[in-house]
This record gives sequence, structure tokens and C-alpha cells, in this order.
Amino acid sequence: MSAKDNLSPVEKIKTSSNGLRGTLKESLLDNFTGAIREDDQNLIKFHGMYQQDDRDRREERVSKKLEWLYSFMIRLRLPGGFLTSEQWIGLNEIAGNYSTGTIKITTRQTIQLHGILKSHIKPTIQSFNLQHLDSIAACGDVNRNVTCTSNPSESPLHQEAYELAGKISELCLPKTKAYYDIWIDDELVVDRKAEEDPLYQDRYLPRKLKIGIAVPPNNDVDVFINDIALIAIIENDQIVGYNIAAGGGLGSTHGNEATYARLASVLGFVDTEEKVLKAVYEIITVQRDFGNRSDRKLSRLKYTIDKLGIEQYRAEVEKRCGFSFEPAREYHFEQRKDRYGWVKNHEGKWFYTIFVEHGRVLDEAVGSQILVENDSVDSAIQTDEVSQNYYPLKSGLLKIAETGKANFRFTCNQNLIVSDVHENDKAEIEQILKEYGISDYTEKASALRKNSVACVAFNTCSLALAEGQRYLPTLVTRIEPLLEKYGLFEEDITIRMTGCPNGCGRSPNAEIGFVGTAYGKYNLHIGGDRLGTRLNTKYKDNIGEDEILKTLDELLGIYVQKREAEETFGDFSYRYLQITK
Ligand code: SRM
Ligand code: SF4
Repeated sequence: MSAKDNLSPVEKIKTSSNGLRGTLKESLLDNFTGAIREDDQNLIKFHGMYQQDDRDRREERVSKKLEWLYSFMIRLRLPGGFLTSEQWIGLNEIAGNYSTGTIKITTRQTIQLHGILKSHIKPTIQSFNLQHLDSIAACGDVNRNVTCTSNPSESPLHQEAYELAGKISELCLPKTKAYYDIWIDDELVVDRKAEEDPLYQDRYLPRKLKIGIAVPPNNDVDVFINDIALIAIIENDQIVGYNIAAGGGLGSTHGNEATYARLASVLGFVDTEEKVLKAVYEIITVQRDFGNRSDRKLSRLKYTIDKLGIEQYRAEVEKRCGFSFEPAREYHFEQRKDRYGWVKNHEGKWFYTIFVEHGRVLDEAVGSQILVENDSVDSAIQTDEVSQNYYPLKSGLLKIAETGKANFRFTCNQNLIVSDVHENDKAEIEQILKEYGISDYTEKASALRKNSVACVAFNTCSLALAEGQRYLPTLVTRIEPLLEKYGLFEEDITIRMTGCPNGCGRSPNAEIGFVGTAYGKYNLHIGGDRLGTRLNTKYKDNIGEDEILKTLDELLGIYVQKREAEETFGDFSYRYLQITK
């Protein structure tokens, strides 16, 4: 059978979608169900949305003979992760009107809203449009949100890299106007000729594609996990070009040995912006033409590169570019974490990085830092079990936005930077941060907590096997006493959790990584480095909380006894794994 005959069903859906329109308009009009048609569920991703259901309520719905409680998640396209205060106010209102109300900062520096009913999708998108915001290509088999180092102290180089993120995002947008046609009700005459898409054609990519830009010494974007990784090369305080790497991706499937997490391989250096854009474009066309379209589990760029071999892959890209990569240049990463608190940039403007635990912006009773006595994961996510300390983060951020004296930037560590504050306005913003408990929360959180990332998982992610963001805060609370015991409370150990092996919270390149296997059970991975340049290794299979704590107690104990000077937990455990295997 030829590869063409063996195409995955999604390939047919794309090519016959009439420019990603499918039957989405008809699906929206169907009042008998909160869901959309099956094929449209694939297409709606290209418009930045996912159909989901409330997994906490499945049993209840079934017992009442009702269909699952369907709703939609909408993800914004925000290259480099930036909103003005006016846009934040708009977002806050849209979240309140149409979604669960929680504003979720993702691991790719953008915003998601959950729980949007089918009938509310159009008003939501239209409201975003009024704020000059869109969700085009935030999901689907296309280039996703382009990430970029957000550390404000990196300016003005940061600004240049941020602008490049915007240009790449534009370059890689699908040409179809379906988004405006379906969601905005633009009076568009559908001109398929004008929608011809030389990059994506009518088949789009075999799979999602991700691009990240890092400005050393900071690797806060975790650049090597991207399909295309750009590392700014800085000489004499100027960006003189970029090292380009390709083939990163963290997802795998339990029990499928052919799937694996992989960090991007460096192809080489290019100097001008024109060449960077050309190289990015042609890396994508090679993936479009050579990527696996039969098995979606093996269709990411990483598998294409490993199938062709890096030399052949690079040669094909260079042939299409019409130039060769130069040898990669030297650079140096020093950190991956966010710089919490106030930082002043080269223009004298102030930036305050707020710790937002797992990117969840809401007003809530905070329990995450309080030790919960009961041992089960279930109990950890019940709000009545936790302290009733009220933490009005969302209200505080709205208040800041209402001053009009700050912008909002997002980090790939799921945090938020109140940014571009003038010296004269700093005291006012500081007062709000204090009044709403925001600076206090940020300052008091332990180093481990501030280096924690978790994916969404339950209750909305259809692929979750275990909890993510609803459980890691409690687990961290239970690990903190171990850190106290070993004098490691101030140690910046990266800890990450994902509810399945897809790696959305980037657990495969954490120093301590948890990968969900079943409800309440995780694989424990150790040995990733602090800077995000080495993946971790599975150490324990399918363990629950008691064993997690016992294992970490042992490992941390050995670490304090046997570590070399300045050795991080990740480097120590990597060495430990080599010795003990
Ligand atoms: Fe992800 C699928 C959430 C970053 C690898 N991811 C999903 C879906 C859409 C589940 C689905 O397909 O039905 C999740 C929706 C959950 C929900 O209810 O919101 C989801 N991914 C997320 C977010 C929101 C996690 C978070 O808590 O922040 C992140 C959104 C990023 C964004 O703004 O675009 C998110 N996902 C990532 C990352 C990390 C990154 O890119 O820095 C990865 C690992 C890197 C990579 O791509 O390999 C990641 N997500 C995946 C995969 C595995 C893909 C693979 O080819 O291996 C899936 C499953 C899939 O695509 O079939 C997935
Ligand atoms: Fe869902 Fe798995 Fe991604 Fe977590 S890692 S959000 S459980 S797909």
C-alpha cells in the first residue's frame, strides 16, 4: 500500500475542509447537542479551540441520561506573550461573561479560557476581535504560538527577539479566511484563489509545529523542546544572528516504544533576519513534504529528522533555502527560571514578575501552601479541605490594568509580568500588588514551588490519566518539609507534573518530573538538568504519593551527603543514575 493510500483520517478531513471551514457553521446551528460534528472537532483546533467536556461530571451526566457536559477551550495567539492593560480588561470581562472565569496562562506564553458553551463561541471570538486578539492557528497541524524569552532585563535585545516572534507568527499563518468567515461573520466573498497557501497547501502539516526563541543567558522558553528552536547569538551587545535547531518535542505514548521525547538538534547558524525567516519557512516545507501522514503518533518533526538523519535533513533544508548554515556559534545559558519581583530595564521602566501557580488567574481560597492532612489525591483537590485564605489575584490584576499604567507579559513558566511601569507609577502598582496579597504570595512561596510547572489535566483535558495543576500544589506542600529537613528549602529545583506522557507541563526535562499513568499514579523521572538541555530518565514506575515522598526523601538525603560543590539536584541525580544502573 502506498503512503498516499495509508493516510490517517485527519489528512482527509483537512484536504476536504474547504479551507478549514468543514461544516462548522452547520455544527454551530445544531441546538440538539452541545458538541460539534466529529470532523469539525479536528478542524476547530486550527481556529484555536478544542471541544472538551467536564470530566468531573461525566458519571452524573450519564446517570441523568444526559450527554456529557460539552464546552470549548479557546487559546489565544499571542506571539511572545504580551497584552496591553486595555486588552487585559477586555480579557477579564470576556472570561467572566463566557468561560469558567479562570484566566489560564499556558506553558507557551499565552492565555486559554475554558468552559465556553457552543452558543458562546462566536460572541467570545467576536469580543476578542474587538480587542485586536485572535486565536487563529493557536492549535491544529500548523505553527503554534511562537514563544520568546520574556525576561525584561534582557531588553533591548529582548524587544528585537520579540518582534521576530511576531514576524514568524505572521509568516506561518494559514492563508484561509475561514476564521473571519465563520466566527466574525465578515461579509467575505470566499475567494479560494486568494486563499491559496504555498506554505500549508490544502494538507497543512502532518502534525502541530512549535517555534521558540531564546535570548541567552536565559532559557525561560525551554527552547530545545520546540520543533524549531532559535537561539540568539549575542556579540558586542548585538544579536548577530541565530543558531537554529530542529526536532524538539516531548510527547510520547505509554507502551509505544517508537515514541519518545527529544530535544532539538542544532542545524547551524544564520546571520540575517531574512535568512532566519527563510530557514524557518523551509524547515516547515520539508516537514510538510517528508513528515509521516499515516501515523499521527510518529508525525512530529523529530521523527522526520530521525528517519532522514540529521545530515540529509539539513541538506534538504539548505537546498530549499539556497544557502548553507554556518557552524553553530557559542552561547551560554545561565538559567531557565523567571526573575520574580521587580526588575528595572535599560529604559528605566519597571517589571514585576508575579508567581502564578500553574498559570491559574482567579480569585480563590488558597490551599496550595497549606499542608492538607488527608493523604488522597481526591481530597487534595477539594476546596473545603483547604485553608480559606482568600487570594484575589484576578481582582488585583484587573485593578492594575485599570490604572492603565502597566502592560501584561506571560512567561513559559506560566507566570505573569506586570510590565513597562514608569518610575513615577511604580509606587501605585506596588501598593496594589501589596493590597491584594500578590507580592506577599510571590515572595513567600518556596523556591521549589516557584520552580514548579503543571499541565491542566483534569477536569478538562480529555487525554488526562492523572491530575496535574489541581494536585501538584499539594504535593509540593508535602515535599517542602523534606527540603526543610535537608536544608534545601532555598534550592531552585525544577519540579514538573503532567497528567499523561504528552508533556504539556514539560515534565520530561525537569529535574524532578512526574508523568501521570493512572489516577493518583505517576512515573517519577529524575536527572534532567536545570537549564533544559538534558532530558530526564524514568526512575520509578507508576507510584502513588506515599512512595513518591519516600523516594524523594531517600534521594534528597543522598544528594545532601554526596553532592559535589554547586552540583544541582538534576546533575547529581544524573550522575547517581549512571553509578547505580
Ligand atoms: Fe499540550 C495536547 C494543554 C503545552 C504536548 N495539550 C493538549 C491538549 C489540547 C489535549 C488534547 O489534545 O485534547 C491539552 C488541553 C488541556 C486543557 O484542558 O486545556 C493541552 N498543552 C496544554 C497547555 C494548556 C498546558 C498548560 O497547562 O499550560 C499548554 C498550551 C500551550 C500553548 O499555549 O500552545 C500545552 N503541550 C504543551 C507542551 C509544552 C510546550 O510546548 O512548551 C507540550 C510538549 C512539547 C511538544 O509539543 O512536544 C505539549 N499537548 C502535547 C501533546 C503531545 C504532542 C506530541 O506530538 O507528542 C498533546 C497531544 C496531541 O497533540 O495529540 C497535547
Ligand atoms: Fe492533558 Fe496530558 Fe497535556 Fe496534561 S500532558 S494537559 S494530561 S494532554
